[in-house]
Amino acid sequence: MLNPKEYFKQLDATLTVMELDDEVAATCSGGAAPVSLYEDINYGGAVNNIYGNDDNLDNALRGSGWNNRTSSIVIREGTWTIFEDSGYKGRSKVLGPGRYPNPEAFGLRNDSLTAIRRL
Ligand SMILES: [Ca+2]
Ligand SMILES: [Ca+2]
Repeated sequence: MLNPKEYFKQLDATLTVMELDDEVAATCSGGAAPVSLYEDINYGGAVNNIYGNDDNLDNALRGSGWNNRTSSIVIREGTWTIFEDSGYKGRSKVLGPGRYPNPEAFGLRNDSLTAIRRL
């Protein structure tokens, strides 16, 4: 049986661990998206954050209007293949983590990106 002082010492330690867990969870899930697509070169204009595979960036269920629009890309995590056509077809490039300020940097024609898939 713990005396009250010991009990609160243990409780305090438990709460500290729980707070750390929350911070780790926030870093993993609420942090920056693994991929951000930008409407304009040099990371300008509207942003479309990508969290998983998308075979058609114009798909209304996942936020429409991103077919043939991307002009710069930031990849923070993972290796991704980007495609010019829906269904993971057409010209493609494999990109690792990095910053791609313009179409020349990521290797597809400007405003051609339609699908993206993580390796
Ligand atoms: Ca554009
Ligand atoms: Ca396209």
